[in-house]
Amino acid sequence: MNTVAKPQSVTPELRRWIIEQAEAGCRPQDVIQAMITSGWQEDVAMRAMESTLREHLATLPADESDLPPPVPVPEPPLAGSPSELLADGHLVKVLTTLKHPRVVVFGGLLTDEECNGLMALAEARLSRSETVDNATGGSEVNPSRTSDGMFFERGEHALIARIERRIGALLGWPVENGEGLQILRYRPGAEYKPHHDYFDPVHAGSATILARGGQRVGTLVMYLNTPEGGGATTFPDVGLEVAPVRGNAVFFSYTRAHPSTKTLHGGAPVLAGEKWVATKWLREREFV
Ligand code: PD2
Ligand code: ZN
Repeated sequence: MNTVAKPQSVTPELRRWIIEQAEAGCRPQDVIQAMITSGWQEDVAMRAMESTLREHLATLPADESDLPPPVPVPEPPLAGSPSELLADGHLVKVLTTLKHPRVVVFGGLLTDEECNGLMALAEARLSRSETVDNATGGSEVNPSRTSDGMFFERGEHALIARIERRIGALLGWPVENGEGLQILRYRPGAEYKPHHDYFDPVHAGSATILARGGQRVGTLVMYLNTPEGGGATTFPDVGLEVAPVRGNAVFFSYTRAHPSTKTLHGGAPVLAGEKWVATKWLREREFV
C-alpha cells in the first residue's frame, strides 16, 4: 500500500538536537539513521542536517581577521548589575542579561496606558507585514512573516516621542539614530520565522537601505499585550526564549552584520489570542 508522505518541517528543536549530536561527536550517518528511525524521510533528514550544520558553522567564533570590524552598539548602563535603571524619569527593571549574544530583557518599560495608546493609534493603519526584497531593497509580502504591521514616523505623536526619549536614555543611543517605531499584530498561527535584523551587505538591495543611516546595530522588541498562548521571541542559536509579557521588552545588539553575533531570532507562532509588539531598530548614524 502506498502511504502519502506528510510534509516534514525542520523545527528549531530538531536543529538544536542535530547540533547537540554533532557536538557530542556522533557520526553524521548515525544521526541520519536515528532521524529515519524516528520517522523522518531520508532526503529531508539529509537536507535538515546539511543546512543546520552549515548555518551553525557560521555562528562559531571565526578568526577575527576574517570578519568585518566591530562597530559601536547601543548598550544600557549595566555596570554593577543594577536591578533597575532610571530612563528619562521612568524606572525600568532589568530582568535578564546575556553577554553573547548581547540580550537584555527589561520589565515595565511601558505602562499599560502606553501599550493601549500605541495599539489604538496603530490599529486602523495595520496591513500585511512585508520583508526586505534583497535584490532591490524594496519590500514584499513573505510567508515567513504572517503578521500585520505599520510604521510611525519618529516623533509623530507626543506618546511616540516620549517612548523614543526613554529608549534613547535606556540604551545610550541618539533618538535620531532610531527608525520609526514599528507596530506588529500577530493573530493565532501568525509568526515571524528566525532571521537577522541587520542587512547583509552582499545583497544588491542593501546599498539603498544602508544609505539611510548605516547598519542596524540593535533591536528593541516591546510587548504591548500578553498573548494567551505562544508568541515567544526565540534565539535559536542559544536556545533562549523570551516570553511576551505586556510592558516588558527584549533588547539585543550586533556589532557586525554576521551570524557569529548569534542574534538569529524569531517570533514563535501565536497559539491563542493575539500578540502585539512595537519594534525599535537602531542604526549606526542618524536615520533619514
Ligand atoms: O515579535 C517578535 O517577537 C519578533 C521576533 C523577531 C519581532 C521581530 N523579530 C522584529 O520586529 O524584528
Ligand atoms: Zn527581527
